[in-house]
Amino acid sequence: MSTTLLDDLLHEARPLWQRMTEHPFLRDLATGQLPRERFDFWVQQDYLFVQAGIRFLALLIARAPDEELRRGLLDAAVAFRHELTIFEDYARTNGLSLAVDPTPVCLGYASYLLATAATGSLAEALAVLWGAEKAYYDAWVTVRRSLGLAEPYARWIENWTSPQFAAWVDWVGRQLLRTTTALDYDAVRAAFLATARYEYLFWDMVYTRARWPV
Ligand code: MP5
Repeated sequence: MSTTLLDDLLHEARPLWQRMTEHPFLRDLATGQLPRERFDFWVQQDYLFVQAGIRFLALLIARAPDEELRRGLLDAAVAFRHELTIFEDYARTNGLSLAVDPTPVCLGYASYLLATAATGSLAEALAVLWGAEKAYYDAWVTVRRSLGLAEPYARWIENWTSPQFAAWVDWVGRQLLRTTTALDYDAVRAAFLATARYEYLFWDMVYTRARWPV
């Protein structure tokens, strides 16, 4: 598989990526104009998503064929677990309940993660992981560029724009590269595009606070 795989994926997803990083949720967040109710809705839903992310990593750790992959994913699972405390601290300080149901988009995206880890190829699952992490890195870098480490968002901005997080995103990209064979290519491409679409949908869902209609 060519070493340009990652560039090819990003190139194909570029229009989606642009819609995502320019989403009104991120634009309003970056200009300090996001109403608190919308941010709190993201807090509640992303908290559920990160919990699903830990289960996703656990499935991948069990399937990973070598120690390098297993240890890298295990370290990430610990980092995700620490991330949950950022949500919990914010919820406690602001009297926000985290005991909510997932919206259709949150449940759909979380279920997609778990289904890919359970039944997809390892390369497909790494494409989802790389897509989700790269999307958050790029999204929060745009926020940091105009907002700096402003409260009440500082811990999240720092978390997803730190050099350590950037190194983790690169590491996942390298794992995707070394895992993907020619046979995996179509499924990897489809998984990456589906992930980019879900990332856009997630911002859109929290912006409009789209719950179950029934
Ligand atoms: C991430 C996230 C990043 N928290 N939420 C969405 C919708 N996409 C990506 O994952 P992590 O586990 O927080 O680094």
